[in-house]
Amino acid sequence: MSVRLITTVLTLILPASGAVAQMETHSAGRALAEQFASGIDVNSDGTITFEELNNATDEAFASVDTDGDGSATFAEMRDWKYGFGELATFQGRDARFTTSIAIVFDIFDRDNDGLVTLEEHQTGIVNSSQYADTDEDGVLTFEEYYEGFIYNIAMRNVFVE
Ligand SMILES: [Ca+2]
Ligand SMILES: [Ca+2]
Ligand SMILES: [Ca+2]
Repeated sequence: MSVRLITTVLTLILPASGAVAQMETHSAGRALAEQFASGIDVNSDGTITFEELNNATDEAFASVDTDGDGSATFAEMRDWKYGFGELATFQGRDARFTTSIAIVFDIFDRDNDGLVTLEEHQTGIVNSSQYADTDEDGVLTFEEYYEGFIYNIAMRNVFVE
């Protein structure tokens, strides 16, 4: 997933305050998810392989781990500047956003030490990929990704009433 692409998406969406306010919240979240999906689908064949998703989330994890110590703290995950945090702030949903990220963080932090290592993150992503692949064909359609990928579930809890 190209961090530059995500930044571009946020830049395109966030300044258009009137447009965002008029959109259904659901549509705004879905549009963001579609942009994430097209960034993950590097060969643009319309499906997301587990490998594409793992590569994208490894890259994302590196940008979450802002101090580069190999683990993500809760604050690093919450404050990830390429994620949905700015949209949540813009829509006055900071509390819901923080709660949802905390739930995701706890799911990933299997040993409960308050840090999500790259390995813990990868394990969580693999589990999430298998959960999302409802027809079990080894790849994710956009709908499977949107409905079942852990971060999208979490963000729906933030943005969908
Ligand atoms: Ca870190
Ligand atoms: Ca841990
Ligand atoms: Ca599938």
